Amino acid sequence: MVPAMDSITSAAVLGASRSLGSDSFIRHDWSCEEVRALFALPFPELMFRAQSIHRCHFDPAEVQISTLLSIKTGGCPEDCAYCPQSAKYATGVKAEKLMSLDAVLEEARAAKDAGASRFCMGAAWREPKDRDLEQVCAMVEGVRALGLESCATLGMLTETQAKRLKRSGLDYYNHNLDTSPEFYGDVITTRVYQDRLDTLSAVRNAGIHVCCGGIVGMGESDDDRAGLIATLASLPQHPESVPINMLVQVEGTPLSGTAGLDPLDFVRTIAVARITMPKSMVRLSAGREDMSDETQALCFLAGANSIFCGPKLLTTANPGRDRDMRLFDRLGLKPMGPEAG
Ligand code: SAM
Ligand code: DTB
Ligand code: SF4
Repeated sequence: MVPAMDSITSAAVLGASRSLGSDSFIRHDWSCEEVRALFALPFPELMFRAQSIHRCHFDPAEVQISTLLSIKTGGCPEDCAYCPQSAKYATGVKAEKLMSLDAVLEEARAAKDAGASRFCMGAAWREPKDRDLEQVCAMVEGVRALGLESCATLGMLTETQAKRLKRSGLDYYNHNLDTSPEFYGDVITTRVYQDRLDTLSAVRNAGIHVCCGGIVGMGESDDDRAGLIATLASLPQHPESVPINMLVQVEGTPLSGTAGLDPLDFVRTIAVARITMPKSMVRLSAGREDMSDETQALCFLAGANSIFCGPKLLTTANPGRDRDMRLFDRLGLKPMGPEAG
């Protein structure tokens, strides 16, 4: 009886997978209401849908590994209420100058040796000055020469700056929408949502892959989480990478002390991102240091297929390589090659 039941179940799943995997399932017109309805599904149904879609486009045992380096730390003029690098908050993060080319390439080499396929460089800027951009372009060239994919996150860009980065060979640009349009003003007052959307379209127009996601656990409502995903999934082209960050609470920032989010609501956010953006890499991003292995496992089951590896994110802690590799072993996961999206 049991084998027969199993084969019926797998046939049904495989049948569904074939049609689910077609590009006609990829939509760019998600309403907030539809996304809210996904969030409200019973957990087993939500996970089943997310896994079915994940398997149409990816090997569920493969996880892409990126490494993050803060090339310019602290002293940022913006007031993002979550960020330890804002000059407006006393968080203990010291403002530093832009790192030298040699120092960045040394870190990139170490990341490559540790198995990373992508190297992401972050700067605590509202927007880069043209002189600094030239330095970053040299770093991008060096990172690519090592055989790594390059990613940068430098704040707002003009169309001209995005084209310059493209000429240097930049593969990905990270620029997050962070939350819903409605909640944005509660978190950041020094820029508006449309500024983010404008940079995203400059990056897209320059032909650079887009990495765009958000943060949950900032005291937003269920509707705000749905609003963030609906906005991302309704962009004219889905971001190739969608980082979902759990707020890392840093003392001194206005969001320190915010009531913690139920980890299952974080898993739901990953699952809904996977369902609405089937071909995107969904990155289980910040917040893993304080997350149990079991919650991370649920995130992978919900369709997350990328992480940042290494003991530090930009300024806060991340699980060390050993803990991650133990988790990969326990779950039978393996690192994905550099050709992934
Ligand atoms: N300054 C640039 C910008 O804001 O676009 C690039 C660097 S910024 C630190 C990159 C992203 O890190 C932010 O958009 C935000 O989503 C995420 N981030 C920053 N602080 C965080 C925190 N405490 N917890 C989770 N994510 C955070
Ligand atoms: C993203 O979405 N998360 C990363 C990366 N893009 C640049 C940054 C997380 C930063 C967490 C806080 C810190 O370490 O300073
Ligand atoms: Fe500056 Fe980026 Fe931090 Fe905002 S998130 S304060 S723009 S470094």
